[in-house]
Amino acid sequence: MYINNNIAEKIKKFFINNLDIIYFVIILSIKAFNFDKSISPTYFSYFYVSAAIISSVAILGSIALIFKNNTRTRLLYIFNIIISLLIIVDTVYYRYFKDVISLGVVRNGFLLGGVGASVKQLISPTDFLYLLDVFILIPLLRFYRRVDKPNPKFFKRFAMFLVVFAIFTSIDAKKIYDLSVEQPNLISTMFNRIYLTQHLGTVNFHVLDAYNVIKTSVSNMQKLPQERQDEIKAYLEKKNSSTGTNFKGAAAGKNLIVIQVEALQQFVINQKINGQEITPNLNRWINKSMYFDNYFYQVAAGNTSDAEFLSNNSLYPAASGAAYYMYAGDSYSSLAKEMDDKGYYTAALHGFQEGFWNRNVMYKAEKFDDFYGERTYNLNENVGLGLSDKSFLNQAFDKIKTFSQPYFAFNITLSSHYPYDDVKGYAKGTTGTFNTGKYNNTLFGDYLKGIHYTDQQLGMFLDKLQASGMLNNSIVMLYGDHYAIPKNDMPSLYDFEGIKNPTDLDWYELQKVPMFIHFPEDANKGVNHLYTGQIDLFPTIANLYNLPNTYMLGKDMLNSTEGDVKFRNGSFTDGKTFYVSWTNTFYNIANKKVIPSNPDLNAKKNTTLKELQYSDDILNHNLLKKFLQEDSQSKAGN
Ligand code: GP9
Ligand code: MN
Repeated sequence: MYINNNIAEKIKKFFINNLDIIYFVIILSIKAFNFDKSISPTYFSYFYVSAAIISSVAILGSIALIFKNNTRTRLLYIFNIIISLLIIVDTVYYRYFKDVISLGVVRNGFLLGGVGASVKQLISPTDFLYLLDVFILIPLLRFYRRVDKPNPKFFKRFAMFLVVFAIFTSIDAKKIYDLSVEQPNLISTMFNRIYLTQHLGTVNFHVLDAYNVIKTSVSNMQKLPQERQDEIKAYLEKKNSSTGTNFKGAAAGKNLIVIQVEALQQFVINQKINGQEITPNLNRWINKSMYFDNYFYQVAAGNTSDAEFLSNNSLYPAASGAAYYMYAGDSYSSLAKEMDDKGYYTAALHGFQEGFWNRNVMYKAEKFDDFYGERTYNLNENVGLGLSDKSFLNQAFDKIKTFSQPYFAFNITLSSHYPYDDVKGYAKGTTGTFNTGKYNNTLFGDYLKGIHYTDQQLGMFLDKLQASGMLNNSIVMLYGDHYAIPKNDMPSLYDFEGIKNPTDLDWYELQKVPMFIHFPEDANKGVNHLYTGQIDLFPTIANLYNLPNTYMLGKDMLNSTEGDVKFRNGSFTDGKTFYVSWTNTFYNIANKKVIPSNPDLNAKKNTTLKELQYSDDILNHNLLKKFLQEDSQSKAGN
């Protein structure tokens, strides 16, 4: 009896002595749970998120354990206020953007431009319930401070902190690791902030976000030596000093409509399955256009966003992570900026969550006048990930029609997104039945259906542009963003292509995406076989529209005679030879044989690495900001 009493007494004491921290972990976990639930409209599993949420809160709370009683209680109280406020901000931001706020958003001042004006309407009085306990606690805290508690020595306090910190950090790290396995690149690129928050909780999200931002800023703090900056500037100037006159200014004053198509790969073009054309509409439009049939995607971890980044800035994607996330604070001499400076109205259109791939932040940095994201469409039909291409393209057409001319409209489609399993959705949009024969019910077969659907929507969109007369005064450029068939499913594609013993060269040659330029009245149609890539889009447009072209790492496809495509991993091709970096092997493209290296090829290999490093330096040290400033100063001086 005495022993029992003793234990009960001890438990009671422990409880009283640690009431502040116990309360902190419970109340903040409840708040974080509640927020997570509010941003997970379709599903929410307490079980799944509890470990991550509770441990992230406990890790924070453990910091307070280092301090003496009263300081500790006060610190926990302050943490409570800060996190509650953060959750309120997240709640309000989510109401508007269906996203959580990141440091990048704050840094780029998007709050002021975007939500600022309507913040009053967005806040609901119930949001302040998150702060309710903070007020109730005030008198209780006074009382608690007076309770007699032991004051352990620093070592004991520190040991307690270490134990609690270590336990919960391991649980949390395991959860973060599990997510990183399930969704590779999610944590470094933050392509889907909402998904990350749903699975790890808001505290974890904000800590990871802050970690990423601080890590990049610290590594960029060192100044790049002046000689290195001069070297890069000189390289860019030399690279862009070509005097080619083909098509120079040929499109000046005309509208520019760019369409980046989700997972559109080259191998479906002019191909049939079971006697049916896979992309009859694109095939038809390609015949009326200037078609590049050796155009490669050059994306890295940033996938769609890298395709946008390459095409709009003519720089390489980030060495790790996604440039759209890591470098959204940089200045750019982007396509939209240069079009803007020429008096164009510039807009990006995409029927998906504004915050996905950090577009809402990056489009500001790229100087688009407007971004028509998910909120601006009637979400009346869903296929795959979100708004169907059919509905998106119809609504995009209506928007573009009203744009003040001349304009640059950058459109990004969505429906043909991995894993291409919304076969019912695709069937809804297409006429007749599209049978993929032996590939039915495989990822490859589903992709063919998905891309067949998107092809039909693109066909209708382009035909409508034509019928409305808009194409008389517009250039259309269309290209695919990246691969559709992951390595695991390549056997189906090799089979489709009749490739027996595939080599790395075969794989690479299947990483092409179609790219065409349509001129008014179907002018300049034909096929161009030059080896090119997404980084070349902007220089080509710069030539067509007479835009400044000083800060580009790509080439003008209309004035180049040499093939040249460099990939983020150091592989490259000049159209005759393909270098595969991961095996350090050169292939002769014509006979598919492995060939030995020679001084010329080695020089190209080095140039590839040099250019990638220059691109990284530009991004890491925000060099374009400086270069552009220098340019405008020297202009003003003249
Ligand atoms: C969604 C999207 C998809 O907005 O563009 O990106 P992805 O997953 O293809 O990189
Ligand atoms: Mn994509």
